[in-house]
Amino acid sequence: MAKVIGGYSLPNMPWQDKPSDCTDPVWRYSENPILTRKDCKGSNSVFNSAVIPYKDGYIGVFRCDTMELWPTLHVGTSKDGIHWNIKDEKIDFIPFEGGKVPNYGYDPRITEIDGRYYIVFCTNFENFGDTIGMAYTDDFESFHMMEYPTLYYNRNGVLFPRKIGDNYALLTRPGAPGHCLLGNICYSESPDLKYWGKHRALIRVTQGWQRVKVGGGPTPIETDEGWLLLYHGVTEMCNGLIYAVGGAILDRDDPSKVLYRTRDKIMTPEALYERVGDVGNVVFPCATLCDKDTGRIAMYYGAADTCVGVAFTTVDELVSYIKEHSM
Ligand code: M1P
Repeated sequence: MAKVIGGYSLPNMPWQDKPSDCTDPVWRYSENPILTRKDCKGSNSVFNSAVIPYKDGYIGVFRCDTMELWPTLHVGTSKDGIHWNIKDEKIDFIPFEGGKVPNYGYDPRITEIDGRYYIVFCTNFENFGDTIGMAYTDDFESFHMMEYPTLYYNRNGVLFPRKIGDNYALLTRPGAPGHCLLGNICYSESPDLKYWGKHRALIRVTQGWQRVKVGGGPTPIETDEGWLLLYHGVTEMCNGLIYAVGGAILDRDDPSKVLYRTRDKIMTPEALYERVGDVGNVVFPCATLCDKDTGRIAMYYGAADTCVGVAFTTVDELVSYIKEHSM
């Protein structure tokens, strides 16, 4: 049994047992999708979104594209992790000194470090191109932008939930303009969340379902086997791109070392709401809730760039699958 290190006790987290006929390492919530555009007033869609335990329930930062099709981030709260109240107003980030107000934000991840919450998302680097934005909040009311961790072009920023040695650790996916170009997951460290360096190549594109690009997913889960990382991998078929989910186990003391990395995908677009939408054939995880006592995981993912789904698994299921289906 893999043991979760740190993390949260979540006895009331959303959960359904694995169906007896399921042979995959993850299984979908029977009432998916849990969120559609009807849950976010005036929105075209709600999808790639992040959630985290907060007070006596859960809180999240949700990607809701406007009817103009402008990606904005909204706070949502929930008692049970399934039914959410999403605020109508978007988050208005407070710029850092000398910085500009970000005019859009998408694909958020949330990481708690020492009681402070960090939102890492994709935003606009002063009208030059997309890059990683980072903000902190202590109350989910005011959000303070921090210095950009990266220059443009970059997406899929994921902050580790503790320092590695003396440094904070971040995954990013440097790339190029547009959506269809190559991109590999890289690792960087910082002593202060302001100056980033010690850059390392981590997970590169390879064959099959992850041959076009890869991008970090939810905040990694620390286990005694290593950091459990979910990521998305993209391939191109005659009809366009397909986004699937893979996993890796990174060294606990030095996450720039990949111990295992899936050859076979963990989850692929299959349900109608994943196959059909504004961008069909996309499953895109941005968050997990993980109960440290049982190892149960609820994974939150955007489906077809249109709605939000939840899928269940456990730390043991994922660690075994990743090891047994590793390259
Ligand atoms: O349309 C699918 C996805 O395309 C992009 O993903 P990536 O960051 O891997 O390039 C993003 O625009 C993402 O929001 C979207 O779901």
